[in-house]
Amino acid sequence: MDTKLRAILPDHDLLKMYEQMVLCREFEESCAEQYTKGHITGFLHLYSGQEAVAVGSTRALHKDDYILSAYREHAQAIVRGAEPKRVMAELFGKATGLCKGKGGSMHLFDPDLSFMGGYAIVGGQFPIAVGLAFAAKFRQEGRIAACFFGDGAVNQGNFHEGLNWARLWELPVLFVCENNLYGIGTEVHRSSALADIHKRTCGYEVPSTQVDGMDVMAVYQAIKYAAEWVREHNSAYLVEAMTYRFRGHSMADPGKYRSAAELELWKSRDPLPNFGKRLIEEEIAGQTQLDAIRKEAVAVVQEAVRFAEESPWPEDAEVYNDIYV
Ligand SMILES: Cc1ncc(C[n+]2csc(CCOP(=O)(O)OP(=O)(O)O)c2C)c(N)n1
Repeated sequence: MDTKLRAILPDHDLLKMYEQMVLCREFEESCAEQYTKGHITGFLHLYSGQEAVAVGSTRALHKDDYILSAYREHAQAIVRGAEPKRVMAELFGKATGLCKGKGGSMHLFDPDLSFMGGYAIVGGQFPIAVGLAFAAKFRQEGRIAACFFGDGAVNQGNFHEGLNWARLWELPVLFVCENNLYGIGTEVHRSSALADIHKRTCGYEVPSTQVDGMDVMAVYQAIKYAAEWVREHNSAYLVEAMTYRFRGHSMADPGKYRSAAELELWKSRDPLPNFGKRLIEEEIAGQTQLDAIRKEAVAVVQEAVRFAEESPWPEDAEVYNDIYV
C-alpha cells in the first residue's frame, strides 16, 4: 500500500478527514460533560479513540451505501452527514433531535442519509444489514450495506447467520468489526475461542482482512478495497479494524479492568495527533491550520449544545407517533 498521503487522496479530502476526526472527538468529550451535568440521561457510550474507523470507512463508501452500527454510533452518524446539533438534541431527548428525541444515544437513525441505525441489542444490526443488501441487490441499485459491530458481537448467532446468508445468497454486505479488545469489561481473549476475528469467516468462505484501526488512511485503503470487492462480486467481505476506546464502556464504567500502562500505550497511538503530524510532515497543513480546525470544531459543538439546551421537549401528543409495537 502507498504510504504518501497525497498519492492516496487530494489535500481537500485529507483535511476533511482530519476535521471530521477532531469534530467527533470534541463532540464525544462534550457529551461526557453534558452527561455529568445531567443533560444527557440513560446509557452513553463514547467513541473517543476509535475515530479513524468511522472517518476512514465512510470516506471509502459511496454516499448511498447503507451504514448500520451498534450503540457507540454518534460519530458514524455525524461523519455520514447528520448535523451535530441534531444529534446532540437527540441525546438531550429534544423535539429537534435526529429522531425527534425518541431514539436517544443508542438509536440514531436517518434514512435520508442511508444511516440505518443505531442498535442497542448487540448484533441486532446483522439481519437488518443482510435484508438491506438483499433489497439493494434485488433492485439492482449498486449499493452495499456496511455493517459495523464490536468484537463482543461475534459470538452472537446473528453474526454467523448474517455471514451465512450473505455468502449463500451472494449479498453485498461489508462487515466491519471494530475490535477495541473489550466487550464491556471482558477482554476478547476471554470470550472468543479464536480472538483473531477476521479468521472466523473461513467457515463461510467470506474473504477478510485485518487493519490498523488507529490509522485513518490504512482504514480508508482497506475499506476502499473491500467495498469495491463487495460491489463487484455482489458478495460479503469482512474487515477487522484493531482499535481502542479511551473511555470506559459507558459513562457508568470507570474501566478498572485495564491497566494504566495499556491505556497509555494506546493513547500514544491516538489517531488524531498522529494523522495531524503526518499532515504537517507531508506539508499538507501547518500547525496554525490544524489549530484553526480544532477551534472551529469546538465552536460547532458549543453551538450544538446551545441548540439542544434551547430546543423544546417533544409535545405530549407525539408520544404514540412513530411507534411500531
Ligand atoms: C443481545 C445483547 N446481549 C447483551 C447486551 C449487553 N451488552 C451491551 S454492550 C455489550 C458488549 C458489546 O461489546 P462490543 O460488541 O465489543 O462493542 P463495544 O462496546 O466494544 O463497542 C453487552 C454484552 C446487549 N445489549 N444485547
